[in-house]
Amino acid sequence: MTNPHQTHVIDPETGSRYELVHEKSPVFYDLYERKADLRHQTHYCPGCGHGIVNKLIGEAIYELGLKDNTIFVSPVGCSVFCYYYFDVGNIQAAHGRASAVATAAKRACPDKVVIAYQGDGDLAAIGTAEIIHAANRGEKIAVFFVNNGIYGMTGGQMAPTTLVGQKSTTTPWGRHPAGEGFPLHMSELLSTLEAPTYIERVALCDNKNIMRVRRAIRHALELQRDNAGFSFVEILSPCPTIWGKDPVEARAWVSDGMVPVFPLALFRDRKAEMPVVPEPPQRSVAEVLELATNTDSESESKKILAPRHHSFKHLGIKVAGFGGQGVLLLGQLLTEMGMREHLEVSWLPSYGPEMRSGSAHCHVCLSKERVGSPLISAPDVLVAMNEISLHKFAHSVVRDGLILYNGSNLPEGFDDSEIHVVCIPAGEIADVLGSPKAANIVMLGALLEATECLSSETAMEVLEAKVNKVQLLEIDRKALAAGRDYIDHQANVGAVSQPDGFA
Ligand SMILES: Cc1ncc(C[n+]2csc(CCOP(=O)(O)OP(=O)(O)O)c2C)c(N)n1
Ligand code: SF4
Repeated sequence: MTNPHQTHVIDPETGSRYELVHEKSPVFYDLYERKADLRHQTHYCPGCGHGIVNKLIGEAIYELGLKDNTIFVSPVGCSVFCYYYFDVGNIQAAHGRASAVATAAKRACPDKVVIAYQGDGDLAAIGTAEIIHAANRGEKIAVFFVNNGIYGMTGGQMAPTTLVGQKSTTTPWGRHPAGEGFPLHMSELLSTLEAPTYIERVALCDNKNIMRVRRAIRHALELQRDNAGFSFVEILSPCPTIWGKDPVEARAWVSDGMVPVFPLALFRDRKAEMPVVPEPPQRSVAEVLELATNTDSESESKKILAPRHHSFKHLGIKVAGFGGQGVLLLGQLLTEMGMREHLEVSWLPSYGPEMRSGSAHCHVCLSKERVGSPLISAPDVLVAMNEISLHKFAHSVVRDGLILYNGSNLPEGFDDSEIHVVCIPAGEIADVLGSPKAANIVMLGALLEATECLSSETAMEVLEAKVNKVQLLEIDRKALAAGRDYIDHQANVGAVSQPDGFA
């Protein structure tokens, strides 16, 4: 393609000046940070269709001016490294999950153009459920489905799209319908659904057809730019390496072998017919929390909604213990408190199958900026509700971070020389207050007092909204105060306990 930024170059050896008519799309990185000495080229085999499809997508993104507005979801398969090539927003999905991940990305960022790129093993085998439901919901994403009839990356096992009679490592005598069924026709299958906007099958078999692939890719992206609905482009694609053919033979086999089984067709293109669905009314966080709608309590709302100063930019908290200790609830309380204090928040739980006594932990992000990932691998603060969690997660806390441990003393042999740990006998305090279950609220009080990350007033507002029983609320109020009090008067916290970024 012509690059409008650089139409003339000087040959470094001859010094002659010549016009550049063909250039790598600026949507691709200049160098691919993959292997030290191969950074100028992709990892695809010579003659592989993925390289052509990548190139056509890159050109279309550039020509439509979508470079800074695109999120590209790479699959697992030979095209796993797309994120090394495309200089756009990138996410790498687990095997088969690209269209589900793209759904999430699009819903979180509705103004972005979101692409799911998938191979046939990825999309039509392990990811069958995800693609069918994404299509059935009419997600506003573009799915580029590169069908080479085989598992390429793993060495040539049969895919659902493998042709009858085609040999693979798992069908060495050729696919037989009696044992392995018939090839799955994904475009036809998705065409039975009501919601999709655009479905087309194209093929990388000759230059004329490559131009059709180009048009289809561009059309799918135009529909995304216009937020017009679910687009699906199936691209029949050569895999010379696994097919055991040279690039020319492989390209010919796309038309001679694949096209008769997977006819090229425009199955659906009904942008014009799409009814305009009114967007559901979006409510603000304050409205959802019923803080901003009640005019009778307007002054109260204003008080709650007044932005509060936070001395951190981003705070990652991990709460860990066993099921029944209110570990997940403590995380939820912190998250809701953060929302009420106008922070960006996330809460990510993790627990085993047991309802009681199994290990449980959650990740809480409190941030002044949008939260990129809810996963916290290096928490600023760890609330360890039991000894196992202390041992398990203490090493992951950031340098100068803080650990609040539910216990009178550290376990014997625990080395706290490089970690700041504050012991709080939260279980015992809660027992005395009349409910062992309130230990998590004692820890909440201690956390708020030691870090000043959120206010105790907000904590009480959230507790009042959540706890219906007056008696329990009273215990929680005392537990919160007791946790704060313990930090103020009994624990040796001091200024050093403040993780980086605290006042
Ligand atoms: C959960 C999981 N199961 C299996 C695999 C192994 N695996 C990696 S790629 C792949 C198949 C990829 O084939 P396809 O989607 O057709 O892409 P291609 O490599 O042909 O482009 C498989 C089975 C994996 N990585 N993860
Ligand atoms: S194995 Fe096949 S699909 Fe994978 S890079 Fe090589 S030619 Fe392409």
